[in-house]
Amino acid sequence: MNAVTFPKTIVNSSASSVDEGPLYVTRPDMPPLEEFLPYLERIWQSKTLTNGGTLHQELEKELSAYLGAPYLSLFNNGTIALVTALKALRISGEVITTPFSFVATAHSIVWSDLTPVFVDIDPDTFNIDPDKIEEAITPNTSAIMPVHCYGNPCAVKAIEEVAGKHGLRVIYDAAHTFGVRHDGRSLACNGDLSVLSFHATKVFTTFEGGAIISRDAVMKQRIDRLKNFGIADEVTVEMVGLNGKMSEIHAAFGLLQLQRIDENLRRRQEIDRHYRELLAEVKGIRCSFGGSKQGPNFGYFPVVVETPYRLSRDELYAKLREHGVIARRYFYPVISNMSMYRALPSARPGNLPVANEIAEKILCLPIYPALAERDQLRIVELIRGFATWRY
Ligand code: T4K
Repeated sequence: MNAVTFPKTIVNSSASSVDEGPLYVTRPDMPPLEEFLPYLERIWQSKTLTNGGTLHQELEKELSAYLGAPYLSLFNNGTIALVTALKALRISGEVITTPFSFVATAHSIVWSDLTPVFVDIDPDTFNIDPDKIEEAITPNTSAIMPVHCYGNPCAVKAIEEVAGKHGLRVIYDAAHTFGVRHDGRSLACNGDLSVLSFHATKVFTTFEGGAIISRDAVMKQRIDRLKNFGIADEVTVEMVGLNGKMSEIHAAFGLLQLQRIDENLRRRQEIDRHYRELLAEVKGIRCSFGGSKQGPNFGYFPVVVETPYRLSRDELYAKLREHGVIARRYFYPVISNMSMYRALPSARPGNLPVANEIAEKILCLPIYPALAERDQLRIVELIRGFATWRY
């Protein structure tokens, strides 16, 4: 590629970014440290560090109320929660899932000695295409694990219908859905089970963490035991569980985060709206759907980079990086192209044309509550500037 000349505004603004450090795809919302200290004092006084202490109990209760999900079990991360969900429902054989997700989705299936069967995604929602699920069902299929990618709701009704018809369980990987509302309730209340992630990169975080939302008290108790080695009481271990417990310090951070979540969602919404307005005129940069129409969480800002934009997605990604903007290609490569999945019959690119195409074009731009307006403007200015480059 020949040398290029940047418009002056881009050169100037990029210089300021280098001084101030990179702009990442996301940053966790950090409450003032002083507000965390009283929680630490409580932990020091109680000397209860984990195993369902009072902070854990408080967070579970508050999250249940916030999400309208009475049967919620906290976890140490979303991946262990996914594995536990598969175990809790005694899933066997094959699990239908999407290739367009973070790798933990398929890994949780394989860690459970199950086989993932990939089904292509819908070109508008980037979620599993409900019309293609039925043809992937075999006598060995026992569950569907769809992902509400970027917090955008899956076709929950259609999925429920096909699952009901074939007697399949549905476990939603709801890692991206904290705070998303759909059909008058939390999106994470769908399926037999829904699994949330509270990782540092998520809209609501406990440093590391996650949760499973169940439909009834019996299932919640089973899950609570599974995440604590299967222990029922001091002398009874009733199943092969693992250690999925959230510690008190993680729960404390969650309690603090929860106090700020509504303000954070509001700020994310502003950033989302601003991007859409500012990028509307840039040809070949397609802002994808706005998430749930009834209550998105603006956790990600994915754009599809396509003709007539002058740069390929990878060129744009690299150019932004040069200017200190660390956008991310979530989810490239698709899981089905990874070495450990490639040999599966369902992983053939020909079986998954939409997922493969979107993965080549997708780019997630920075979005987080503390993203300053001038930084957002600079990101857009860079994208606009690259579009008018002369080679
Ligand atoms: N299912 C789905 C659909 C998921 O997206 C995920 C996780 C899971 C399941 C599994 O849930 P967990 O077991 O993680 O609870 C990140 C996260 O590690 C991962 O949790 C997340 N999905 C995935 C989408 O993104 P990376 O490899 O992109 O993370 P990393 O370290 O590059 O972070 C991205 C940016 O975030 C950094 O450039 C800066 C910022 N960041 C990150 C961390 C870790 C911070 O500012 N502070 C931090 O502490 O995977």
